[in-house]
Amino acid sequence: MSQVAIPTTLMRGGTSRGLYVLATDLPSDPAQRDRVLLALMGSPDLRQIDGVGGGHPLTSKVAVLSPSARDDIDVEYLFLQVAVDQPVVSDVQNCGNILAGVGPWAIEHGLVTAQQGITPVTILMLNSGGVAVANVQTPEGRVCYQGDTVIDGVPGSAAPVTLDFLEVAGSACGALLPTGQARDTVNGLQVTCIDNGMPVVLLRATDVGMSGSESPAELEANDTLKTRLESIRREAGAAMNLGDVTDKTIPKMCLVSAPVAGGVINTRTFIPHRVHESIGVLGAVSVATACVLPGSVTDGMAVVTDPQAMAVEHPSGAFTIAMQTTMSHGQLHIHQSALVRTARKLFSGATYVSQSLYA
Ligand code: NQM
Repeated sequence: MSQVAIPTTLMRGGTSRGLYVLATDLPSDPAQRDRVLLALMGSPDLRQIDGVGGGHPLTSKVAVLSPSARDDIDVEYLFLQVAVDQPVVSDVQNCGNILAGVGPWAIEHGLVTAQQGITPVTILMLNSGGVAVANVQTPEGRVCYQGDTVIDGVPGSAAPVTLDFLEVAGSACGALLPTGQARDTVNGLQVTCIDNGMPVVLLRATDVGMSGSESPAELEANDTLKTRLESIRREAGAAMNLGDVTDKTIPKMCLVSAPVAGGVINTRTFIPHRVHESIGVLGAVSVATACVLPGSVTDGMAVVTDPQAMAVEHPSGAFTIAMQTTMSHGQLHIHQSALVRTARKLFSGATYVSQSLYA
């Protein structure tokens, strides 16, 4: 049986890696498309040995891209998480890391005309309907991947891609505070359920017997903790309008503790079963938002000196977010969240799957 060649670009976006594909290069039927993506990545298999996935949720990601019919949008981006060990492809969540590669990809594929210097690319995130503007370095009218910007969790440096999130509150849950309050009690524990681009349940690490500075490997080895967090996640997920989240990758579970390296807060995030080596982009935006929200579980713990430079600490360093917010009538209003990522094109060509998937 022969193979089908699918034009793809393998890119690192922030602290994640994935395939970037033009929507029309994939089957239009979502079930068939998902079978093709599972085969491309090599799932289900812990090593993804028969595909190009990296054996971890952070390296088993796909960006499906298309031009937009809307005048105010340059490119439409559907994020798909390909499970590593299960035959599952999910569109329930956004991914701000993979988003970092969308602007460069769109320019290189002719969806946006490069300007001299910096090219803004307006991206519609189809998973949630949110909009982001990526500012891509284009000296001499071409995408430049090289630069001096360092992001924690990625070796070396690269050109910066700044991301401005314009409309992301309530991305999956319909409201910034889906339960209607800044703090809830779930299974006897105080939590904050928040969705500013990514649904996250924050709880104090000390409430579950942790310091909050454990390594991802230590936390992943703690079965008692994982079982407890999963039961809170299911309760909280239902309360956040997400229904039965047993098989969903949202909400994420974030253990928070006092900052240890001069940042705003220290975090360890379950995404939701593996522990993130750093923190997701929109996950960090949601955590930073909780840190400026009166009454959240971070109250009395978060150290916010400048909302324009909020360093969210994570296992491999910190992630800095600039937030513009105001309070009126006791309500938090978010005007903008901005941050810097880097991205790099790693490989461009074709990835092959069996012709039988198209039968
Ligand atoms: O929160 C991992 C990642 C992510 C998602 C995850 C992300 C985000 O680091 O916007 O980037 O939480 O599943 O790629």
